[in-house]
Amino acid sequence: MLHWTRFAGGYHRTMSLMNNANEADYPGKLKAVADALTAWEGPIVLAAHVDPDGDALGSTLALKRALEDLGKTALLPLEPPPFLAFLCEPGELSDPLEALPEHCMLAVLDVSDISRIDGAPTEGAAFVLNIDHHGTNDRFGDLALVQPGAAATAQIIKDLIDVLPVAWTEKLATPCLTGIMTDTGTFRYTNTNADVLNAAGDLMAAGAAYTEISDRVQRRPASYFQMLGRVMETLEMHEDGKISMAHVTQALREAYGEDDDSDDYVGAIRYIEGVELALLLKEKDDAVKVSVRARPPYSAQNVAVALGGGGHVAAAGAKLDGLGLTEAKERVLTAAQAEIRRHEGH
Ligand SMILES: [Mn+2]
Repeated sequence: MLHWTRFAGGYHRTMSLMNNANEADYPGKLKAVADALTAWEGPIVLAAHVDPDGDALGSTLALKRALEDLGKTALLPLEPPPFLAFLCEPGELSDPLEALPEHCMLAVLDVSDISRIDGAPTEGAAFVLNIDHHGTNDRFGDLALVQPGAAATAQIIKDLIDVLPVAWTEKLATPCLTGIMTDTGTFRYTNTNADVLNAAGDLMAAGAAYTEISDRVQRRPASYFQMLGRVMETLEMHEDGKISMAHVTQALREAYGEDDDSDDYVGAIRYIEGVELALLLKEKDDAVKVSVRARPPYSAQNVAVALGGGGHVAAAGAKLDGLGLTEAKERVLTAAQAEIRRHEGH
């Protein structure tokens, strides 16, 4: 199937099985979600994806706080990565739930496939709400608001809070802006558009401290930079310099501590002159995780989907189970080469 995917400055044709269409009636759908949340009398459990990123935490935390301002009982069973812990107040997040409370709504944010949710079971919800911006989202749930053209789920949450009967405060604006910033690479990725910058402006006006958030989300322990040095030694260039690839071994992760944020190393090798596709492989237990970044017209999503994963045109990922690093590297490189060559008429 051929789809035209709206991404930043234009439309790119992608060959895939994904439904990259935005909601036909976005304002109507936002209102339906706002009404469903406002009318809900039971508890609301918020959940995001495994390995939560800034958007997963930022969007769920902003919505949780908005729901509490509406007088709702909201639970967020999520463990933030260390560099985002500054967003949370003590006791604000819960431990993983073994079972959902009675008559609860499960609000799943930034999750394309419900099997990837973390911290809560999927059975036993009286109502499942699905709010997301992944083109690969399969529209699960009783009510789905899926907007692949949105740069972040937090961007959709910004629009949702605008229509909820709550006032914007710094406490809502800070996690919301963090989600938008992290999913746009602090307004550098190709998904940064006028809607993103307008939302950021509104959130700053509501009290979010942009430069402070930007400073906070980039801080890392010294071990992060020491490990980065070792990972950069694994750099390989392919396809006349259009592909950069590096890897993180299990041994290296163990040497520098499990507490790693090495996913964003891919951001560094994406800035090598001439690179169109950047690949970072991370050995983790019996699997290899791959992060893919692309410049237009190349699609990270196509590479990830070919490897059984998903994501966005500019940034995507996959998990290769049961493969060693050498085999995984070959398979990832083959998928990336196919994406490069697809645009060269091979
Ligand atoms: Mn996201």
